[in-house]
Parts: sequence; C-alpha cells; structure tokens
Amino acid sequence: MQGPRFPFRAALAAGLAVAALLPAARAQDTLKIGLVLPMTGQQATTGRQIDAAVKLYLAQNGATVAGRKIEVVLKDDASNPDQTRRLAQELVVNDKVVALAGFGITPSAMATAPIATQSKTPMVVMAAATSAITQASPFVVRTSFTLPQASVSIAEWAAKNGIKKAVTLVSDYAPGIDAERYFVDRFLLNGGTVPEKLRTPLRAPDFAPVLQKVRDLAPQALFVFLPSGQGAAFMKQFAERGLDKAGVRLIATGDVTDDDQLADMGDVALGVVTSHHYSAAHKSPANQKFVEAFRKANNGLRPNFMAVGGYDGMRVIVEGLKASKGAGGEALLAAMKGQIFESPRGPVLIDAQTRDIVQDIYIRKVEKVDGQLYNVEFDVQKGVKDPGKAR
Ligand code: VNL
Repeated sequence: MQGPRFPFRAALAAGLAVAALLPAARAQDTLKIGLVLPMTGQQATTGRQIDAAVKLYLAQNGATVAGRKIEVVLKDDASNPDQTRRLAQELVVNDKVVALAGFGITPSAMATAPIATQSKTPMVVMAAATSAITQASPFVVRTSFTLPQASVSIAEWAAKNGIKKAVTLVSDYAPGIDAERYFVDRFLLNGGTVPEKLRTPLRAPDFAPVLQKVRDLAPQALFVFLPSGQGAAFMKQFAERGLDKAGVRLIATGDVTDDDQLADMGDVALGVVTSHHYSAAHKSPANQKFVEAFRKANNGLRPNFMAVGGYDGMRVIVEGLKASKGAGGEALLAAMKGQIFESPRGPVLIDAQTRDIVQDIYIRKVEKVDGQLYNVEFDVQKGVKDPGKAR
C-alpha cells in the first residue's frame, strides 16, 4: 500500500515546485491596473485618446513585469464623479488592482482620492489638472499638467507683448477657477487690467452671451480656458460673432487649440497664441516616433495632450512596478516618486515631494504646417513646477 503513495507525493511536490517557478502561467497572478475614463458623454475624446495611448505604451514596452502579465481593466465613468468613485471602489475591492489610473475631469479625481488613501492604492491622474488634486490624497501621482502651470506663462507672454487689457473666460469649475486666478494675478502683477471675468458652465455651455459681452467690452485680448473637447465649438462661435475681425486677440491655454480638434477648426484658429506642455508638432525624435506610432495604431488620429498624459502615466506605473517587483501599495508609490524621463512632450520629473509633474511649458502659435493646423512652439520655460503648490 505504501508503494504507490511515494511516487504520488513526489509528483505532487514536483508539481508544486514547477508551479512556484511559473507563477506567470496562472491567471490570478496578473497585475491589474484599473483605468477609469470618460469613454462616453461630453469628455469621450479624452477617454479615447488616453485609452489609445495606454494600449500603445503596453504594445511598445511589453506587458509583463516580474514574470507577471499586466492587465488593464478599463471602465467608463461618463464623467460622472459618483460613477467614478463606485467603479474605483469595485476595481480595488473586487479586481484587487495595484494601481488606479485615468480620471478625465477634476470632480472624478477628487471623488476617488479618499479610496486611494483608504486602500493605499497609487492613483495616477492622467488628465485632470486642478492644482489641488495631488493634495487630496498622498497616493495621487500626476502625469498631466496643472492649470496654474499653463496659465502663468501665457499671462507673462501677454504682458510682454503689448497687451494691457484682457477679459478672461473660463469653464466654471475647479480647473477654470485655477486658470482664471493664476492668469489674472500674473497679468495684474505685470501692469495689465482685467475689466471682466466671465465663466461658462462645464455641461452644455452656450458661448453666445459671453462672447456678446466680450464684443461690448472690446478688450485687446480674451484669455480662455475650456476643457478638452469644447475648443472647436467655441472657435466656431468666436468666428460667427465676428470677434476675430473685431480686433480681439485670442489667447488661451492649449486645451482650447487641442490637437484632437485643431485640424478641423479652420482659419479662425490661425495665429492664436497658447501656452501648454504638449503639442503634436513638438520637435524631438521621441515625439516624432510617438506621433507616428499613435497615428498608425489609430486610423491616423493625431495624439493630443491627453494621450501624452496617458502614455507617460503608463510609463510611470510600469517602471514603478518593475522597481517594486510587482508589489503595489506604498512600495509602488515610492517607486513612482522621483521618476525622471524623456516624454514625447520633453523632459519630465515626478516631484518626489509633491507627486506632481515638473515639465517645460511652451508658448505656441497656431500655424499651417504642410497644409494642416498645428500648435507651433516658439518659446519655452524650462522645468516648471506647479505654481499652485507655492501658496
Ligand atoms: C480638466 C482640465 C479637464 C483640463 C480637461 O479636459 C482639461 C479637469 C477634459 O481638470 O477637469 O482639458
């Protein structure tokens, strides 16, 4: 009776040893990343761009870390913050994700921050850009940008280029308030005046009444921040109301001349000066490679600044997981802090203290390049930290 038992035990032991050597073969050993994005609704272009960029990064850089397969679990929150929080909770509790990522708008990121804190799950913000998001949880890391970063540079540029009187127009929620405050403060500091600060709602904005006001006020310039996806509708109204012909110079953050929509905006966009961290026309070999590969994988789609936030966010997660040997939690968070690398946008750093991105901010002008509209960079401020953290 004893005879057959020994070979069986030996086989069992051998089998266990083999299983221990090959953990990658087991489905439960995948490293899951929860990606929550607006894939439908008003911010759907942001979701589409980031999802495509995340897929591209994984296709180019291998989807395996420490012998374990990386699996991205994509969820659509339709830009509804209650939905974002519910989906993030499910991803943490049921899917046991090592990191949360995405977050198309600030309210979605803010709603999720407490979940990141409670579950000690690193949360990589790839899109939302209100300064305060990184302070909402010690587990937030950002790879997009901040509105103070973008707005101070264009205020400087305006003051130095003969603009004395400017009206502001922003989307009436947190990033818009940031943009307005940082633009106005810097512009006043440089001797400018701001006779009126206008705002439009985030949902279904109507630009006609505010543009009529701008016409009446006849400022030298109109400074605008609108979230990605609203730029084309705004430009159309700006032209229809004849503001381009009335001598009101349009200046903005690069969200308005978004590469996702710019090619179809028409000549009204020509000459618009903006400040931002990314242009598809950025001249570097890394960007050229990125744009070509992105287009090739997505039916010719031009990547915008959201795509770059997603691509770099995936980089920060994958490199972090390599350093933590697949561990999540505080080990992964620590491995994300201080990462420094060449992004398609230029050199970037994840500031270890603030967990926010430090990057070059470019001044750009919309021009035709080979018959297509692009944000052509003509000046740069190097290594800009979020000015919002200084207060
Ligand atoms: C936000 C900021 C969203 C900038 C954006 O597009 C944007 C945000 C959706 O923080 O909500 O371009």
